[in-house]
Amino acid sequence: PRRGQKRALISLSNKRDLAFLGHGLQGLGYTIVSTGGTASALEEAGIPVTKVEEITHFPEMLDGRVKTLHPSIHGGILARRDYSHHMDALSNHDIGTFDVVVVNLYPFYEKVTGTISIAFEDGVENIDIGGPTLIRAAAKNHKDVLVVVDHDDYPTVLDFLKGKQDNQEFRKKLAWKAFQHVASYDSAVSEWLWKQIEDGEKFPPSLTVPLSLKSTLRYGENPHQKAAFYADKSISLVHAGGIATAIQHHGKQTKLIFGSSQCEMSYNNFLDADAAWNCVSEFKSPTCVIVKHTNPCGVASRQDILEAYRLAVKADPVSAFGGIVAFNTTIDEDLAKELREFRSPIDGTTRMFYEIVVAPQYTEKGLEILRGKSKALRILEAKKTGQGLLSLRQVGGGWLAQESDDLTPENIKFSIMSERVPEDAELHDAEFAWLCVKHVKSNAIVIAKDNCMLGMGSGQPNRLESLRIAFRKAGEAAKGAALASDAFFPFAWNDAVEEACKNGIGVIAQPGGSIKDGDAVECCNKYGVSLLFTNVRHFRH
Ligand code: 93A
Repeated sequence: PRRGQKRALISLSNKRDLAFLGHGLQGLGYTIVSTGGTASALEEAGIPVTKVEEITHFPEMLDGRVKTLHPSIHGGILARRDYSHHMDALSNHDIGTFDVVVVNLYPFYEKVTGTISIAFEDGVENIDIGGPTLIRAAAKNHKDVLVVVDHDDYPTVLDFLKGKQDNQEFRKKLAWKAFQHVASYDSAVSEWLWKQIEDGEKFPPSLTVPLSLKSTLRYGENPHQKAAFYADKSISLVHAGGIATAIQHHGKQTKLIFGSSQCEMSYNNFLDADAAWNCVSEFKSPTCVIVKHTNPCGVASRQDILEAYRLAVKADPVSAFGGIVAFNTTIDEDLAKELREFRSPIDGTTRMFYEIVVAPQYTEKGLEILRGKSKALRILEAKKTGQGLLSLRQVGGGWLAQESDDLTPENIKFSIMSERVPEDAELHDAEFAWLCVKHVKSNAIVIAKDNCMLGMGSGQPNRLESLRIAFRKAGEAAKGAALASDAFFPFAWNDAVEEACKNGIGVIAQPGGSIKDGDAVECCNKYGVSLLFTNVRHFRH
């Protein structure tokens, strides 16, 4: 190879925009070196190309497992241009340098997450070895070698090469992106392999979470905290739906590091939308859930979704203002109009204001009307969050992992503990309250009747206080309603159970399991209240 000859190595599984890149590099005077398939594609596009074999003097071996793994390739990438002994070694072995390395990897991720399941052998064959090696080598020597792993970067890279000025920061950015790319590729491989081990434990799972930075957020929980949003590319999440994968139809725009996206949600928006969406998704009949600060403050199910919406607002109009509204039904013209027009029950004149609307679907007209409600309204179209997912939370210096709380109403069997047997309608109210309470932060109390949440108390350090808040919100409507508690009552007499009975509750649903369970039963019997044990707890810390 001639000294001073500019050379680019291109090896791509995904050949998108290859001709654009090839023509660009050719025009800039680069000699292009490529692996088999990439070389053929370049030739077809009329771009002159040197095959890797012509440089290695070795055929591609072992069905392509060994193509570029050769000193003539890696020497040309890794040699330090500022070390004369490196450059001497290259010329002694007649090895030329590479200035640009463009690689994308075998589509391992796409293959193992595709809708058609593939054999174990095929999965293994799709693990790219030579590609990551090229990428890592080029990224290590980024000072002199440009490494490109994303076709979106081709135009920027060509512009950079056209320019006279070097820019080490640009090279570093590409190197960072390259290592991130390879790291997330390897995480996907390890996650997949873990699942293939038949005698392996199902829990704990392999935890090398492949995160890719999706956008910077305006700020975190508070304006003085910087924040960002990362997409989790874990194999188990591909078909999982959930709020992180929602389509945003309307809202504010923010900038990205590379390329642009439509992410305009704030940090708190993500948390609240997640809570609202997960809650509403659990209901079978048409339901509206309104969330404020991650807690549902209004929940109502009705065949007429407009009525469900109005009831959800009325449950707590003060909290609902500025909240997140979620539906499990399509938002059509009528519902959109109601969302736009409905006035706060507090003064009857102020139009309700929301941060976010989430639904599984919108009609075109529905979307158009909502877009007109306010510039800032974030309109999300989401797919139901999958089951059996891992939930992760950070503590100082570590992470906690647990399975998500996937228990559905079908998994719950009420045991009747009291002398009084609840009527069917009361049982139904208890089920509704029980479903709501799962989504309220502990200590959680929900009072509900006729498919409508009447009051809730959340996040108090004692259950009695949560109960008092719930009763205060429910008011007179609490009479004959159902009360659900996310965990057992530690005391009954002169405490939460007796207070609920005195307030005229009709039925209480709680997990049971306290040493004072007997007191709770006696107390309910004294007041003629039905008591149900669920034998399941729904703590949410
Ligand atoms: O089989 S490999 O692990 N061994 C290699 O030496 C090698 N070199 C490049 N895979 C290798 N590649 C990969 O081939 C690249 O990462 C790229 O995805 C693909 C391009 O092959 P082709 O040009 O034949 O389509």
